[in-house]
Amino acid sequence: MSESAKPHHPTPQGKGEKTHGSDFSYVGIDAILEQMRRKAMKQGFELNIMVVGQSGLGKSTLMNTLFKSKVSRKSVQPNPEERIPKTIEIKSISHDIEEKGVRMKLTVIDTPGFGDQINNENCWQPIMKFINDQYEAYLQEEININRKKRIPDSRVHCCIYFIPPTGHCLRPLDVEFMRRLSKVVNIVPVIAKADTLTLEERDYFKQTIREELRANGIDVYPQKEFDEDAEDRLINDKIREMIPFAVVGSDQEYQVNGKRILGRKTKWGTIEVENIAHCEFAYLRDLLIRTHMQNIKDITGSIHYETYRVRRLNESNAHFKTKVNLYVSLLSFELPGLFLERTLTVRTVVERSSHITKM
Ligand SMILES: Nc1nc2c(ncn2[C@@H]2O[C@H](COP(=O)(O)OP(=O)(O)O)[C@@H](O)[C@H]2O)c(=O)[nH]1
Ligand SMILES: [Mg+2]
Repeated sequence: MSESAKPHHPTPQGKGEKTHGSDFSYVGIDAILEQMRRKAMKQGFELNIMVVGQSGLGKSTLMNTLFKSKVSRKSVQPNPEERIPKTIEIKSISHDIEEKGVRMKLTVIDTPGFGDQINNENCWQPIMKFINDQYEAYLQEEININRKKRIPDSRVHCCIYFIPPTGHCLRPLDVEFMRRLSKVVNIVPVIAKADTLTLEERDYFKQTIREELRANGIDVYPQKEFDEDAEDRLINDKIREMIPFAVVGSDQEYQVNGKRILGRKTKWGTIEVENIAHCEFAYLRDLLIRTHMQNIKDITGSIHYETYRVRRLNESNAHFKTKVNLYVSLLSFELPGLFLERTLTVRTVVERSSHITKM
């Protein structure tokens, strides 16, 4: 039996709840938090992250860094004939991670080969299709008469877009991708392999990118229009001032001052990926996991998926009504005597069934 369905017991104090002794005015509303926590612990959490960018920009390495485990396969150096792939194949890899008793199913959706071709026109299309296909799968489950208690969620919650560390400006491909995709998914842009830029180059590049995003009307995560209150705005403004995060990834551990750290060893020393004096990986991790994970999922459900759902249901209603109107006109042509009666019946059926239309 689920926690919420359990019968009410005469002694309402459960595990972890506070005793309020003779305080008769205490109702116990705060205990809902403990109930929610227990339910969430039982269900676990799901997060679907998509990584997009050219081969070799460190996508797999960064995902491994993020979860300190081999969650995404390293790219294999293709042989010369394979170097320019004809299509991009999108692969999902799921991992169950557990930390302090909290379970999480992390799915990394890798898009190898994005932007690797000579002609990269429309290379955003398969990615857009993949994202919409996941919304469609969710929608079909949702409108099913016998729908599951928990709909499997394969929707992409967040897309990390890897910008090559050129130090100059965004390429038309970057602008095109982010302009189109930011309307359907939460985009978090990052400057890949930031250790290849000097600190001045990094700052200049970050500023240029922010200006270009603004000039092209690209709204990346966290979107200003979805800030819920002044507190949200304050926190998110700080993040918006830092975007894109200049990240360095590594799945190699080193010993620095007696501590084991993830880093990249160079001739001049070790770059510690989690040290904010070295790169901004820690800010990205905090945003995705520690501070904004729930918000990222909420925006996916209530904004991006909702936009898709409304559009699809409107489309299918319009399609269904056109078919019925055609049927009505055929009837009136063939059987004028029965026209009025049939029209009324058909219209009633349309009105009753339009909300459960199968698409
Ligand atoms: N300098 C530097 N190299 C990196 C970084 N991240 C990954 N690499 C290296 O770049 C190569 C390609 O990395 P990989 O994660 O397979 O790239 P992917 O094709 O985008 O998944 C590997 O040799 C990595 O060790 C980084 O932040 N800085
Ligand atoms: Mg890879």
